[in-house]
Amino acid sequence: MTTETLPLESAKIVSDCPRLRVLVVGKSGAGKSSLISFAFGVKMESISDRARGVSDINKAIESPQNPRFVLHDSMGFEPGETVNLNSIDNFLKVHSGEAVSLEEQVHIIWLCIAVPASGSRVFETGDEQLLTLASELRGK
Ligand SMILES: Nc1nc2c(ncn2[C@@H]2O[C@H](COP(=O)(O)OP(=O)(O)OP(=O)(O)O)[C@@H](O)[C@H]2O)c(=O)[nH]1
Ligand SMILES: [Mg+2]
Repeated sequence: MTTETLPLESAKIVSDCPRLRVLVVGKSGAGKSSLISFAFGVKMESISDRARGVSDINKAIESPQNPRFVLHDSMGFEPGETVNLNSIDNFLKVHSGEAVSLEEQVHIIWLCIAVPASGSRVFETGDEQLLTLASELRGK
C-alpha cells in the first residue's frame, strides 16, 4: 500500500464526529477558565484571582480559532463540597451512553490540577471521584 492509498485515520474520525466535546474540570482556582481562554482564544469573563468563577457547565463554548472542539467550563469543586461535583457527575451521565448521539457525547475530560507544593497531594478527593466516574462511564 502506498501513502496515496493509505486511509487517514483522522479523516474517518472527523467524518464520524466533526467536533470533539471537551469537559474542563478541576478544583476551584486550578486554572480551567484560563486554559480555555489561552488555548482556544476564547474571551472568558469568569477568570478571577479574588473570587470563585461562575460558569454554566451546559453552555457550549466555541473557539474562533478551532472549530474542531466545543468546550464546557465547569464550576470548580472544593473539598467537602458536593453541588458542583454533582453537576459534573450529572453532565457526564447525560452526555454519555449508547442512547446519546456521538456528537453529543463528551469525548475528552480535561482535568486541571495545580502543580502541588512539595509534600502536598497531587489529587484532591474530588479529582479522584471524577477519575473513578469517568472510568465507570467509559465504553458505556
Ligand atoms: N501562576 C499561574 N496562575 C494561573 C495559571 N492559570 C490560571 N492562573 C490564575 O489563577 C487564578 C484562577 O484562574 P481561573 O482560570 O479563574 O481558575 P478556575 O479553575 O477557572 O477557577 P474557578 O472557576 O473558580 O473554579 C487567576 O488569577 C488566574 O490568572 C497558571 O498556569 N499559573
Ligand atoms: Mg473558572
